Amino acid sequence: MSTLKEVLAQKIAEHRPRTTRLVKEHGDVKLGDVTIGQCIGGARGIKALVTDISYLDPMEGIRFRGHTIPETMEALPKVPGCDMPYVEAFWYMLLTGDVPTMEQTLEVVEDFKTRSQVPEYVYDLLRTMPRDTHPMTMFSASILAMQRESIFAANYNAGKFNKMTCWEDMYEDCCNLMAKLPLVAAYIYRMKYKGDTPIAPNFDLDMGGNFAHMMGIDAPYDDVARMYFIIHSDHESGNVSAHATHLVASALSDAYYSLSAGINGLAGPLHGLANQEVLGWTQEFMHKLGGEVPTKEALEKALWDTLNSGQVIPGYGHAVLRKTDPRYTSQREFCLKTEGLKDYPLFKLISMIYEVAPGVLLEHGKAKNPWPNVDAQSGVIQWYYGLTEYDFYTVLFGVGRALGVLANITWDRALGYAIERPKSVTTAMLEEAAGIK
Ligand code: NMX
Ligand code: MLT
Repeated sequence: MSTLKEVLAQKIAEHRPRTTRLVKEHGDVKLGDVTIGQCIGGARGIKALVTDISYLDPMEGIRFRGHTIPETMEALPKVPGCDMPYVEAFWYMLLTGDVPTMEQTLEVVEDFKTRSQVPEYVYDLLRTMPRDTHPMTMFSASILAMQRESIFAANYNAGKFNKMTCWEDMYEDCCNLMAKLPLVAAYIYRMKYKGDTPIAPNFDLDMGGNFAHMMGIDAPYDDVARMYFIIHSDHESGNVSAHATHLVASALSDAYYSLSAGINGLAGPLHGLANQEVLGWTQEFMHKLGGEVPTKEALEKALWDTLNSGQVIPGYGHAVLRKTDPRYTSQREFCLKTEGLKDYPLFKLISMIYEVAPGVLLEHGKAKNPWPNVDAQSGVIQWYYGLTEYDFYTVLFGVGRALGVLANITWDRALGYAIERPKSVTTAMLEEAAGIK
C-alpha cells in the first residue's frame, strides 16, 4: 500500500502540467472586471485565488473535494462504534482528493501518533502567560513558538531550497502541526479553565477520541469533536483565516508562521469569534429572562435592540453564502436526533432565533444574507456537553480550520504559487475612474 505522502506525490506530479499550461498558454484569459465597490468593499467576488480543496457555492454551501458535508460524512471510514468518520481520513481526502480505505486511514492515524509530541517549551510558554489571556492568543502563540521545529525553514536556511521538492518539507511541517494541535488546544483548556489539570493523551485513540479524552469530556463528545473539526476545516480560500495563511505562506514563510497568522484572523469577531459571541449574546438574553425560553415577541425585540445599538446579530449573514449554511444544518440535525439535546432549552432558543432573525434582518434591510452561518449553532452543542467556557470555542474552530489551510499551503508549495502582491490604488485614482474629479 502506498503511503499518504506517496499518493500525494503522484497527484502533484499529475496536476502540475495543468497549472503550467494555464499560466503559459492561457495566462491572458480574463476572469472578470473589478468594480470600485469591490475594491473598497473587501474584494468581494473578485476571482484571484485558486484551490481544488473546497468550493463554496452561494446557494449550496461548501463541498470538500467535490463532496457535500453529508456526502463527506457518509463516504469516509468511521471510527468503530461511532457515527462520525476519522478526522485523519478527512485529512487524507483534503490532501489527495481520494476517499481513503480503512487501511490508508489507519496509516495516517499511526503516522500522526509518531508526530504528536508537543515540545516542553510550549507548555512552559503557556504557563508563563496570564491565565486571563484569551485562549486564541495562547493557541496562536503556541503555534508560533513551535516555528523552531520547522523542517522547511531549516532546509531553506541550509541552502537546500528546491522549488520542485519543497512541498515535501511543507507537508512534513503541516502533518507535524496537525498531529500536535489537538494536544495544545486541550492543554490550554485544562490549564485555563479546569484548575490546571491537564490530562495525558491516550495514543490508542484516534484524533477525535484522544481530543475528547484530553478535554475530560465523555462520549459522544468524541463524535462531536470529529464532526466539529471536519465541518470547520475549509471554506474555500477567500475567508480571512484561509487567505491570511495562504498570504503569509506565499512569502515562503513556513507552516508555523502561516498558520499562526491565519489563527489570528480567525480570532476576529466578524470571523471565527462569532461563535463565542452567539453564545454570549444568547446566554445574556436568557439570563435577563430568568433562564426561561422567551416568547417570539420578546426575542424579536431583543434582536432589534441589538441592531439598533449598532451591533450585528452574531452567527447571521455571510460574505458569500445566500442561504442557510449547511454547516449550521448539519449541526442542527445532530441536535434534532440526539436525545436530550433536541429538548434542551438553549437549543430551543437557538431554533427560535432561526425562525425570527431572518425576518428581522430582512426588514432591517442591510445584510445581504439573513440566514444563519456555522457559528449560530456550534456553541449550543459544546455547551450541552459541558464545554461552557465559550471564549474557548474559537480554538476548536482553529483546530478544524488548520486541516483545510494546511492542506492548502502544502498544495501552494507543490504548484509553486507566486508571492501574493495585489495592486493598490489611491482614492484620487478611483475618483478619476468614476469621472468625479
Ligand atoms: N447583523 C446585522 N447587520 C449585518 C449582519 C448581521 N448579522 N450581517 C451583515 N450586516 C450588515 C453589515 O454590517 C453591513 O452593514 P453596513 O453597510 O452598515 O456596513 C451590511 O449588512 C452589508 O453586509 P453584507 O454584505 O451582507 O455582509 P459582509 O459580506 O460585509 O459581512 C459578515 C459578512 C459575516 C462579516 C456579516 O454578515 C456579519 O457581520 N455577521 C455577523 C458576524 C458573524 O456571524 N460572523 C461569522 C462569519 C462566519 N464565520 O464562520 O467566520
Ligand atoms: C468561514 O468558514 O471561513 C466563514 O464562513 C467565513 C467565510 O467563508 O467567508
